[in-house]
Amino acid sequence: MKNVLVVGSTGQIGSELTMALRQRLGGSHVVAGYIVGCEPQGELAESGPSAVADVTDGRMIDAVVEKYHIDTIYNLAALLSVVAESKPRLAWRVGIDGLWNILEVAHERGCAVFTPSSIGSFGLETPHDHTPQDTIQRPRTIYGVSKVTTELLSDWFHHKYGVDTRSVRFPGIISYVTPPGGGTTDYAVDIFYSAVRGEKFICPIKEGTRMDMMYMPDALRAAIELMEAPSDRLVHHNGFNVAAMSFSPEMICAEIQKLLPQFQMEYRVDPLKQAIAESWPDIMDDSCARTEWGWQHEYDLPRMTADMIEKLHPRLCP
Ligand code: AKB
Repeated sequence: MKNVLVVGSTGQIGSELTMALRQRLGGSHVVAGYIVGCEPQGELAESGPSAVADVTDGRMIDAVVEKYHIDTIYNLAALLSVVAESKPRLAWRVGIDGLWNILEVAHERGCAVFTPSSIGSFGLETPHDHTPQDTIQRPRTIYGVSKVTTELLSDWFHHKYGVDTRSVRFPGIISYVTPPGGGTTDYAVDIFYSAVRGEKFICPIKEGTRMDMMYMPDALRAAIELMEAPSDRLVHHNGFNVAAMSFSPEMICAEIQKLLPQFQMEYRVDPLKQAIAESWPDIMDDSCARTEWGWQHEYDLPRMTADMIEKLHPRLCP
């Protein structure tokens, strides 16, 4: 039986991934790792074990892995793109020094490791239309630099020591459960909160700016299915492009207006977010993920929009 540690289990992806893994493997087999001040609450706290697991402390990670007989680590500790630009040293300490600690423990104790990369690993020089799997990666944000390093360091541990490292390049993730904090794609979540509350949305991203996005249920499946894929089918291991939908602000606004016709949006562009958004792909080519481990998305823009509004409504307007 698998024993999994989710590092960063109270974050945007971690909170839902921990619950999805517990449903799949049984609550007692999935440890919710957290840092002091971000303790698991409610169902996350009650449905299985939790442990303080700070990536910047390798000995602490090692002790948790030993205590719970962990064989798979989902390492979700990271700062998102916008916040990382204002705290670059912390972003590096958590994203890269922390990853090093995780990979060393994984090497010593024989664990497999999933660490997400992102569309943020690309830059202005990358082909933006159907961005290939293997292409130019020269990001100018510290977030992007740390994501490229994540992919390379994970590959290095795999080739040098045989550690089973795997990762996908996540698009912007949209969910009605835990809100994101400090990302460039956050607008695609915030827009739903305004729409469902009946408020006008002030959009920080310019009309016509397309980015890849993905609904959370697909993102969770991508992480779990990649980790469960037979290794002999994998040509790549780290940095798989995974795509589901690509849209600009006016496209998601129009989709919401089909269901909430009164909804209105106005642009007030944030220069930092806009510069980051323009350096990211418009739409990725994810054919390697589809061929090597059978990746398939389930949610496109209309299906995700309908589900977000249906699920957010009782939460925001009880
Ligand atoms: C961000 O906007 O920083 C993240 C990402 C796409 O990696 N959501």
